[in-house]
Amino acid sequence: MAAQSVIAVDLGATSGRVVLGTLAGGRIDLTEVHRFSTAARQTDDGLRLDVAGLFAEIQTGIGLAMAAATAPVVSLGIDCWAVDYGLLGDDGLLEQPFNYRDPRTEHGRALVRERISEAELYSRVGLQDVPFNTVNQLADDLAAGRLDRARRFLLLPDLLASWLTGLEVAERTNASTTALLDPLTGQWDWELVDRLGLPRRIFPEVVEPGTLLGTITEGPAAGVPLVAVGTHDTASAVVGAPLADDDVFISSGTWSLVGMELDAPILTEQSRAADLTNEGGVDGTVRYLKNVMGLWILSEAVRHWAAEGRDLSVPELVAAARTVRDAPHFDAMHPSLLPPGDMVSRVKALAGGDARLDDPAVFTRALIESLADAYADVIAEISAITGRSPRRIVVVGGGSHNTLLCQRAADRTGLPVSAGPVEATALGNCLIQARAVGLLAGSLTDLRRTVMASTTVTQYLPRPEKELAAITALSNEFGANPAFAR
Ligand code: LFR
Repeated sequence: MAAQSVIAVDLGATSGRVVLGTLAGGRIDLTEVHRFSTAARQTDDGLRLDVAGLFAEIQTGIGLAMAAATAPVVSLGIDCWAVDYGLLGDDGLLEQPFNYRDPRTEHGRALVRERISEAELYSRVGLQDVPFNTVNQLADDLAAGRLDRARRFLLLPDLLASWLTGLEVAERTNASTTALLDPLTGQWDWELVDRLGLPRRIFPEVVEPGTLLGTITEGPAAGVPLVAVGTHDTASAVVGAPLADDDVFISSGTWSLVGMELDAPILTEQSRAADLTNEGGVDGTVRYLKNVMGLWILSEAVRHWAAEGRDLSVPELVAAARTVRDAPHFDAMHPSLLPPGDMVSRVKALAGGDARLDDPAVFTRALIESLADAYADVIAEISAITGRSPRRIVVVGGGSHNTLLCQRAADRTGLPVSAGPVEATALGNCLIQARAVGLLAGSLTDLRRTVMASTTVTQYLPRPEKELAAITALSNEFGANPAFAR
C-alpha cells in the first residue's frame, strides 16, 4: 500500500503537539511539526485554560502538518488530558474553562458527598476518589449558577473536535473520567446525573473510540475526516504501549499512571479501599490504575528554582541525582502536591522538614526514590486485587527517557522494565485513526506489533536491593561515590 498520513493532535499538561504520522511498510513514522504550551493561567477568577488560544495553535500546527505531508492526509484525531471541559451556551463558550488543579474541586467534592457516599459512587462509576474528577467540577459549577446558561458540557478534546466539525459528542474513554459514566454500559449514569441535580440537557451522546465522526469543516484540514480516537491521552498512551499479557504499564510524564489493562472493571469494596480506578479504554478494555503524582513534582520545583534565579534543567538534575548517596523518601501520592506553587516546601513538609531537600540534586533523588516506592506499592495492590502476577513493567511517555527512574523502578519492584516508546500517546492516537480509516486492521495486540516495528525500547533489569545496599555502604566507607554505571 502506498504511504498515507494521519495527523495526531496530542495535548499534554505541559505542552501540546501536532504530529504527522506516516504509515508505510508496516511501520509508522512520526514527525512533530508544532509544539506549544498548554499551561493553565492563574487569573483573579481561578486557574483557567485559554482554549481559544489552544485551538489557534492547533490550527497552526495542522497547517504545518498539511504542508509537510508528502503522502495524502487521510484523517485527524485529538487526544488531551482528562476531566477538564468547556461549557457552551447558545453563542459558544460561556467562559474560559477551569483547570482541574484549581482548588475549587474540594468544594465540589463536598457537595457531591452530600448527595452520594463515596462507597456508592465507587460502586457505580469505579473511579479513584480524587478531587479533580469532572463530577466535582460540575457540582461546583452547578452551585455557582454556571450551568444555568449552559447548553452543553464538552470535555476538552470533544470541544476542540466540535470547533473543527460542528459535531458535539462525548468520546467514551475520556467520558469515563467524569465519574458520571456507567463503566458496565459505557453510557451516562442518568440516575446519578439526576441525583446530583445536573441538567440532563448538557450531556452529549457518547461515542466509542475509533468512531469516524465526520468531516472537518474549519481550517487547513477542511475536508479531512476526524476520528474520535482514545481522546483521553492515557487511553492513547496505553494503545501505544507494547503490552503483553500480565504486563504493568506506567504512562510516565506529568503524572505516573500505574496500572494493568483488564477486560472488565473491578468495582469491589477492596478495590475502592485501595483507591484504584477503572478508566475506559479502547476496544472495551479497562485501564485499572492509580494516579501517582509523577514528574509534575519536579517540573514545579524547577519553576520554583527558576523564580529564585537558578536555571536548572531536568536532565541536569537527574544526572546530579545519580550521585546522591542518601535522600529522604516521601509520599508521592499526597494530595497536597496537586496544586501549582512552591513544591519544595510542600515536599519538605511531607519529609519531616528535612533540610537536605533544599539541594536540587537531593530533591530529585528523593522524588525518584519516592516514585519508585509508589510504583511498587501500587503494583502490589493491583496484583493482590486482580490475582495476576505482573511479569514486566512497560514505561511509556517522557519519563521513559529518565534512566535513573526506570532503573530504580526495576530495582524497587523486582520486575524488568521495558522503556519506550517515548511518543506512545501520539502513536496510539495515530494507530486508532489508521484502523478507523482502514489502513490497519486487527486487535490492540496487532496494533502494538506496529508500535514494536516502529520504535526501539530500552530494557532495565532489577538489581537485588541487598547487594545494592552493600555496595553503597562500602562506597560510603571510602567516601566514594556509589553512582552506578549505565
Ligand atoms: C494524564 C491525565 C491523567 C488524568 C490527569 C488529569 O495527562 O490525563 O490520566 O488523571 O491527566 O486529566
